[in-house]
Amino acid sequence: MAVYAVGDLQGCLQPLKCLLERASFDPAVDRLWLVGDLVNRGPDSLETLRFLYGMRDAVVCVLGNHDLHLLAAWHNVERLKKSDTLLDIINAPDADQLFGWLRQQKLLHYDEARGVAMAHAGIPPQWTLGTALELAAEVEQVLRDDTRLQLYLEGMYGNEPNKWSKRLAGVERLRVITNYFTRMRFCTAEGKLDLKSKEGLDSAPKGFKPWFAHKGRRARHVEIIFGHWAALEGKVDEPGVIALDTGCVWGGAMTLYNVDTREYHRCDCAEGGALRSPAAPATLNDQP
Ligand SMILES: [Mn+2]
Repeated sequence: MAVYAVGDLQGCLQPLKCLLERASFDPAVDRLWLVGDLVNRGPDSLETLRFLYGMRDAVVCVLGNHDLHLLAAWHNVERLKKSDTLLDIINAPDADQLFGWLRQQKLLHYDEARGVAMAHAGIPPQWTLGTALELAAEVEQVLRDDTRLQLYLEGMYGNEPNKWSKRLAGVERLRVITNYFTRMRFCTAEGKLDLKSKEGLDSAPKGFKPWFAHKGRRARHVEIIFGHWAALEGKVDEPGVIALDTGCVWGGAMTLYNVDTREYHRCDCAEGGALRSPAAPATLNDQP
């Protein structure tokens, strides 16, 4: 049995199939971890979800900002934007099945035996792994709760509060937890978020660093796998920090990582209808 983690799919199904073939992935015995952003922008969002649903027993998934945006669009709280490619999922005859599955997924996965965690954006420096797991579970419970989901999705969007406090309650509390796990890039050592900068390491606003670069990061003893930050191009110079978003949908590559052997596979994404330009649209809709 092998465990693989794959970077942001964003509806690019062909490169995913290329990687699974290259690794001789067998859903009967192997496991595929997904860092989130399964859908949007790429050519095959609906077919990607169906493919993953079809092998759901072999899949471990954390949700990304685009996945939450899809859930919100499904609930009509956020009108789809021109650049979104999600409408055919919402209109699909099997939409309820796919959304039912998506709502069961997590914000943070931790494999205790391997000592490896996975979140779409990362774990902020001020949280221990235990705190992060507790807070992720708060949002995960709401996602599965019919009586609370709508209010959460309505209140999910926004950049404030920009810092965690255990005194936060209600939708603000859920929003900041969601932003840490699905949208974070730069923050201060205390976890104050900057959600505007989306470029590489040298674009840090004054006083901010990438979340993983803070020396006193409290979850640093656990390996962490994340996606979301295509501008890093998979390059992070911190032990135990594995960046898997290599910008497939922008014409880069999709990356598959063997969690046990630490071996990487890449498949090119220039073919199969991936978008050509990494220009401005990359930053649109970077809300959850
Ligand atoms: Mn993302």
